[in-house]
Amino acid sequence: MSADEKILKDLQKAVLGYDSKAAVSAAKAAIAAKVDPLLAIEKGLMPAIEKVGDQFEKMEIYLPELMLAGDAMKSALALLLPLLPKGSKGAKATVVMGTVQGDVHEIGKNIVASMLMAGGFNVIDLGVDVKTITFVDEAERNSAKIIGASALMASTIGSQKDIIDYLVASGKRKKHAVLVGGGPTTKEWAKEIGADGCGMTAVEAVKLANQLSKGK
Ligand code: B12
Repeated sequence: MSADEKILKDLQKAVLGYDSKAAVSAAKAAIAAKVDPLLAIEKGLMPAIEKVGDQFEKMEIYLPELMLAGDAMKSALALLLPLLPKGSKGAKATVVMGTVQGDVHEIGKNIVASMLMAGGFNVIDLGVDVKTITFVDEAERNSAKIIGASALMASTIGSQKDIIDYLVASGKRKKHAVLVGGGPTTKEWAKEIGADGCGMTAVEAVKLANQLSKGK
């Protein structure tokens, strides 16, 4: 196993072992060894958190473990995300981004926000559990070309539709493109609710935002 492979394995082990300290050490090792931060996130941390989600679904683990795994992932991301290259601020469009009402999952939203910043977008992160009206008000206030709405649960993706319905009802639909994403979101769902795009990964989110900022 190469040194980089060992670091990726250590990142995985830390999340699977619910160990924030080990996650920080592995992230520091990745940085010291100049491992691409995006690679560390996508090939180290993400497979581990997906596995944790599967274990939770099968009731092999419970909420406390889920929370500790989430904390471990966040601890490593706190070191890795700031290292993604920064694009020139405001060079492209402004994106207001958040996790929808009733949903506190923020890890994917944070990765997408950081990747958009790295891709040269001005990103306004509204946080989690964001009300429909706040997405729209903040998009208006910041003249945001794009609204990015993350939802991780079957019970909360309906709020992505609410954002679009609210934009339509208030006559603002043409002013803001809407990108949706997160676990249960699919291309079919995005089409059904009239979204302008659905990204399954952060890389895809940036690609779509680039197209939308060019008016495609
Ligand atoms: C970590 C985690 C938590 C942590 C969150 C920590 C945090 N600060 O974010 C905690 C412990 C808080 C948590 C709580 C709960 N969770 Co939870 N959680 C997860 C877990 C394991 C990982 C989510 C994650 O971070 N994934 C990693 C990131 C990188 O992936 P991602 O979010 O999908 O994001 C990527 C793409 O989707 C995309 N993307 C994301 N957002 C956007 C937005 C746009 C605009 C675009 C274009 C793209 C995009 O790009 C990202 C990067 O590639 C998932 C399992 C899973 N497989 O998703 C369950 C999961 C989402 N949770 C689940 C549940 C049930 C809960 C709870 C209800 C549990 C409970 N009984 O209390 C609570 C809900 C609390 C609430 N009200 O929100 C279920 C949801 C089931 C469903 N389909 O409805 C899941 C699927 C687990 C399962 N298999 O059962 N959870």
